[in-house]
Amino acid sequence: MYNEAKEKYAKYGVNTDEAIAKLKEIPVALHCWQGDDVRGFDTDPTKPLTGGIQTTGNYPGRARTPQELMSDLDFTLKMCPGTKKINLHASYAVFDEENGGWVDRDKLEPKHFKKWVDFCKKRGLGADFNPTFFSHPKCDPLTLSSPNEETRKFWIEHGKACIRISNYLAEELGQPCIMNIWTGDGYKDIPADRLGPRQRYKESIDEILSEPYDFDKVKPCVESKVFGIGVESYTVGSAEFTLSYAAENKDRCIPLLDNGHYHPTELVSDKIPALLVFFPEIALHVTRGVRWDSDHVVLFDDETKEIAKEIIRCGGLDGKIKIALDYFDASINRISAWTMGFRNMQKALLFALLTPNEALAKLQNESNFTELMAVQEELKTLPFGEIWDEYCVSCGVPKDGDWLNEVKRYENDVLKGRI
Ligand code: RNT
Ligand code: ZN
Repeated sequence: MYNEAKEKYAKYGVNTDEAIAKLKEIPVALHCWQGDDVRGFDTDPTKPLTGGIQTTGNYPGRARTPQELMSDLDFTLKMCPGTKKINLHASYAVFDEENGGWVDRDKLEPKHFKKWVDFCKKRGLGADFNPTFFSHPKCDPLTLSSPNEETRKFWIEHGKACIRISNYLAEELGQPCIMNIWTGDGYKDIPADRLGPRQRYKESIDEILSEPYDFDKVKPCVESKVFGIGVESYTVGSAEFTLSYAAENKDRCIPLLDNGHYHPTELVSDKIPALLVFFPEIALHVTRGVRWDSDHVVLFDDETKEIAKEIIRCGGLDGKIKIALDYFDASINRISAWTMGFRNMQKALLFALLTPNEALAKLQNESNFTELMAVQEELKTLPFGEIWDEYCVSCGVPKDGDWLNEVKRYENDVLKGRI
């Protein structure tokens, strides 16, 4: 069946073996926070999330400890094909007797992530990292943009600690660590001063990035947002703010686009090539917004496919586009949420690699829009599933139709016991 499918693609000038081989080289970061509803292990688990971020649903089986999260991740990774990185948040520090127990976020050290390094090393994974500027008593409610100097200082120290931790992750795992700065700083209602918080935010990021690091190893990013739950009227780190910051600091920082963080008719697929005219590198949070930044599980849908196409067309194969997933659904089995989102991102990338991009661009440049439309439509019904199956098998992971039963078994054997 694969060989028949391969021939059909060959008629359009596409080599399916090459597409499969290339996909195996593209790293995609799997976010640890799907497994425990973004709670982390450093604050009171009974307190709600704050800072413009929210999970909904109470499906049983949430990971409650680092051990549970690691075992769930381990199980998930076995169903995810391709090159994987783990995306960690500072709130996932592991405190134990060996490393002296709990410390607050401004005092975090590489040793608090040793267990994660061991986890990654054992599985040959890279790691990305995020300071956690939300769901913490020191959000007043602002963090890096707070008018309170003590608060702001605390969060700057946290950011610097995270640069050191990112550097540790990069060195230990032998691959660059993307360190993303996102804060939910903003106001529920109409503010009286929109400029002050932004000036302070800029100064705070400047101070964080004054911590020494090698930009080839640690890649700080700045992520923007339109609004968050409870911060509907004003967001300090707006699109204009973060993009301008990244543009002014190209030698030490890169812009990060989360496709849930724009107005519903804006498309990140279109923003990727716009930014790449000006930035040598960009980073992505791939998610699915339903009417707003709802962080639904990534599907194999039109915009995910279009994002993947732009990644491939614009040089994603040479590493200049850093791909990470960012969603959290607590209303369905979390392992399947993780698995489906990751597999769908892989499907979208494979679909993009199976597109004769150069031939299509030629038709566009010749203004042959009739043939362009016809071919683009025909590509949609080629036997993609056969190529996907082949890819899964060659990566040693289950094919579609085979993984869900394994998740159900894990749910019965492991997750049910957590209630
Ligand atoms: C929130 C941002 C941010 C977070 C993660 C947990 O709206 O997208 O990236 O989702 O850092
Ligand atoms: Zn994000």
